[in-house]
Formats: sequence, structure tokens, C-alpha cells
Amino acid sequence: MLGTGLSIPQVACRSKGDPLAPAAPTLDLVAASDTGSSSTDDITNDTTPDFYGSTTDPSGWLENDVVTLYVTGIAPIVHTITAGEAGSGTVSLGLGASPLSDGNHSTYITHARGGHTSLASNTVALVVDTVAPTLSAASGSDAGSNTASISV
Ligand SMILES: [Ca+2]
Repeated sequence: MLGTGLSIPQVACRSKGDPLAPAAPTLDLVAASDTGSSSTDDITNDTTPDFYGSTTDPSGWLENDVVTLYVTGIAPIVHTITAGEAGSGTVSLGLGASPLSDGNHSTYITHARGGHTSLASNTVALVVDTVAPTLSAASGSDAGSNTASISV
């Protein structure tokens, strides 16, 4: 109501994510794990592909930061940054003993520090395809006329 002297409480503007968390990382499939005709299409026959996690956080990776790899179809894989990995821009993330089934596996990571978890990285739309392609003859591809008339 107007004129009552009461003001409408301001709704806090929620920023996305935890302000104390590291910046959202980025994720990429390692080219060597991206088999087939393209090493950048995220279609692979490797059931335990390796990924690169990259941080855009100003502090980079710090020792004991936690990177969690989420892959559709398997339990999250938790990786703790070692002293050797700290300071580097990228960290190698493997699936270990968790082979993936054929099909689509949406994959992303988060970066946590001191209990504060970043927003999710980009999503890699991984496709695992271990079935060898079969060659089939193109049929009906000769759609044109088979006769030619030649004027003499
Ligand atoms: Ca590929």
C-alpha cells in the first residue's frame, strides 16, 4: 500500500553461484582420446577417455583444490589437486576403472576450494561409439538419365 510509510523490502539480487568459489573451469577431451576421423568432435571409441580441466581462476589450481568430473552414467570422479599440479593451468582427468557404455555422456567439471564450489564448466557432449562402422553401398545414387543423345 502506498502512503503508509512502509517500504517494500528489497529482494536481494542473487548472483549466480558462490562468490567465494573459484571461477568456473573449462573442460576438454584430450585429443588422443578423441578417436576417429576427427580429434575434436568428442566422438570416440575410447571407453576410458582422458580430459583436460583448465582453470580460469586468478589463483589457478591450488593444492588440495577439488575437481569433480561428472559424467552421465557413472558416479562423479573426485580429483584432489596435488602439489605438483598446483600452479599449472590444466590438469589431466581420467576415468580410471570406470569404462563408459556406448552412447551419449554429458560431461562437465566443477572446481571447489575450501568448501566453495564453482559453477559448472562447459559441457562436453561426449559420444562413445565402439561399434565399427559398416560399409554399405550407396543405392540409387545414379539418379540422372543413363542415356545421352549426341547431335552429329
Ligand atoms: Ca573423434
